[in-house]
Amino acid sequence: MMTRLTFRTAGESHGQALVGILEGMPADVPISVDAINHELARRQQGYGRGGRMRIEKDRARVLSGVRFGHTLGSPISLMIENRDFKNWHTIMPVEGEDTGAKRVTVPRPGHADLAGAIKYQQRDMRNILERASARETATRVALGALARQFLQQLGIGIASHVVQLADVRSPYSLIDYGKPEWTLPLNELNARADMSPVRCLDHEAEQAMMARIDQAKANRDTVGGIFEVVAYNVPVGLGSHVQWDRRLDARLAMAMMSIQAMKGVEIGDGLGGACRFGSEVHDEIFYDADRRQFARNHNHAGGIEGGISNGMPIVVRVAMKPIATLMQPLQSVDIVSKAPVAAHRERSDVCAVPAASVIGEAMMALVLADAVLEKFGGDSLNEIRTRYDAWQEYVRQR
Ligand code: EPS
Repeated sequence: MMTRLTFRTAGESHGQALVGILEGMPADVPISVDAINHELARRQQGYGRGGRMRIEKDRARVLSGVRFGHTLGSPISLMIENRDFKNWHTIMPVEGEDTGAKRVTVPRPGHADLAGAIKYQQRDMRNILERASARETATRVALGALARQFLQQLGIGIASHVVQLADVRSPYSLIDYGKPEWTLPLNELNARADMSPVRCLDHEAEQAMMARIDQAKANRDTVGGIFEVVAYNVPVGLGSHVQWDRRLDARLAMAMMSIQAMKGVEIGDGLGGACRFGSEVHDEIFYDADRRQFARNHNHAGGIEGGISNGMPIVVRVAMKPIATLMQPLQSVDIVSKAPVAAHRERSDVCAVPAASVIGEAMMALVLADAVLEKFGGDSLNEIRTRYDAWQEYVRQR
């Protein structure tokens, strides 16, 4: 789905390190490693994370593709060390005999354990869960931070906030952007959300969300939720209507759905639009003569029509299921003895929705950077900027 900018990740959750390669970044994009580490730190925040986050303090080591703080146009590779590996080196060595320590033979319902073990013909489900783990998302956030720094050069920004946690809803939704009741500038959204332990914009809802996490923890249970990601200052014309896999909404949906534990993606009104009349759902078109551009009073479409960005903020809402590792385990079966037993328990988080919203931002950045490169081409930032500015001028003169 990503054609101009592509990436790969590798690494096991308790292995030595996570690594990532980003290919297709143009030359001369200013890169700050601090900015990558800032995003990594944001992903590690959030009320409801487990003990692992006290062990890890993720930092990216850029290995290639950047020189004197600027991209070279060559593949960018980076690694993030797993600090926890020191506690796992006898369980996760590259060579040696398998002693069976920490072997997992009881699959967790809702996890990749069982289907993965059958598919890969493994008797130790550790060989599946190590890679299925959402630890992998640290790499995506690091690579997404590179894409984000490229987009920033063109003025495109990305932010997110949590709109629901279990049954508790925030009164704010980016669907209301453009209505008088939405007063928060989008470029201030992240600063506000980052101040909240659950990345929620509303204090009362935030407190209720934290209470739900406490309740789940006390019951040795887990909770999921919903977050919204927004991209603003996005030019008209990213994506295309001409082929199914060029549609920007489809590309974003795939990217969001690929994040571990995500179970639903909506663009703009999403599912809500299906139960209303067309007159309530479609954003009427005006011409704003002062700003010399077409305008809308609402953003029900979430910034995408016909698979093409329309210049309004792109709004994607993503639902995360509760984490599958429960401290009060569900019923399962030992795959060797076939006896009914309680599912495998592994130290885990009670809630990772705030972290997931940061991962959603990274995926949005990667998809949009790819779409920008598809539309404007070019090998260097300068070349892209020239074409980008010419395009913006063309759009204004229509
Ligand atoms: C995860 C289980 C937990 C989480 C982990 C994702 O790890 P552990 O099994 O080591 O306690 O902390 O998330 C991270 C390590 C991370 O960096 O986000 C899982 O099974 O998905």
